[in-house]
Amino acid sequence: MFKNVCVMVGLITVVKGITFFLWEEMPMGTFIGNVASQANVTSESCGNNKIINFYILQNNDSSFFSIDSQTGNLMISKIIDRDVICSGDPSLLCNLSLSVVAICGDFETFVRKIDVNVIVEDINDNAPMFPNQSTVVRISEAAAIGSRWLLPTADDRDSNNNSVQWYDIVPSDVPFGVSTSFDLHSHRHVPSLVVTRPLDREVLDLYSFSLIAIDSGIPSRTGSTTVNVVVEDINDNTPVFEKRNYPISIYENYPSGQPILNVMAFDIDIGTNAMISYQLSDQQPQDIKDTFHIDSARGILQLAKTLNNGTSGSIITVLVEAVDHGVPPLTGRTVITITVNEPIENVVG
Ligand SMILES: [Ca+2]
Ligand SMILES: [Ca+2]
Ligand SMILES: [Ca+2]
Ligand SMILES: [Ca+2]
Repeated sequence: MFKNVCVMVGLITVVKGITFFLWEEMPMGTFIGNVASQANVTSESCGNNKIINFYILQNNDSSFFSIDSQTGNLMISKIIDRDVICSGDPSLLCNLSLSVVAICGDFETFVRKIDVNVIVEDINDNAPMFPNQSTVVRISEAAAIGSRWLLPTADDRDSNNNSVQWYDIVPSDVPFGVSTSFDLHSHRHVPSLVVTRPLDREVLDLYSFSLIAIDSGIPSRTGSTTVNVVVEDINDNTPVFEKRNYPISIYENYPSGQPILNVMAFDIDIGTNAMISYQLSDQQPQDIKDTFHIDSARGILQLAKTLNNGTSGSIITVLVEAVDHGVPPLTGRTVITITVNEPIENVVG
């Protein structure tokens, strides 16, 4: 029958196209519209009491449709998933095109060709989905308020308002917000993390929250992913000694090379920003720097040479520094106050 229709193409009169609107995902057999009445084609056009019949010409889109040949009722023969067949630019109409021919009697002289457009309208049948369950963002604790980082974008196969329109984060009591912008290339709304309050790794070095993608369908659907923000260290803390002052005393003939005191400093940064080397401060007389030595790794103070005779009774002040390995380094200081006592006779030198 269809083959015969094709043979008669030369006799076809084209009727101005008609358009039907249809929600996607409707079940097979759903009535779309009546081609005959919309195109104003009736059996009266045939005359001589002949019956008019309607047939669909085969093309790329025709498999979704069937037609009652006698009434011209157009129906769905296969469920239409708009989000599959029209997955490109969501701003474009999803238009399926087919041609229906109206034939009088048993393929006689009168034939009309009716162009039919079926606009498939979107329903919100997809929730936004992120590519991964979680993501890690590394942000320096020095990040300025207002600085931004791109976050993962959620996919939503629906179109326009039924696709993702904005993003939010939960809980909201974190020093971050999310801003949503529209990317013209991908035609998608994309989220950026925005720093809203100062960060301090030494107070909190990890934030975990949910990034929510929200569409504007009715009802709205959402999708979420976990965002872990690792706050990276900067060298913003100076090494601090256990004591601001170490008062000690030694004998005048205390042997050189023997430990006098072990000082210790702490740095609450991490990594090289917290690694410490000890040194004698340059901000003191050369004689002090010549007389004492400090182990740079362990902070052990020693005499580099024995004290001069007659030193007893005096107080020697030694300035010691703890320098971290940050770039640039930070320096903490302490004072060792050494009271020199009378020499004792039986010190082993
Ligand atoms: Ca959706
Ligand atoms: Ca849809
Ligand atoms: Ca430090
Ligand atoms: Ca730090």
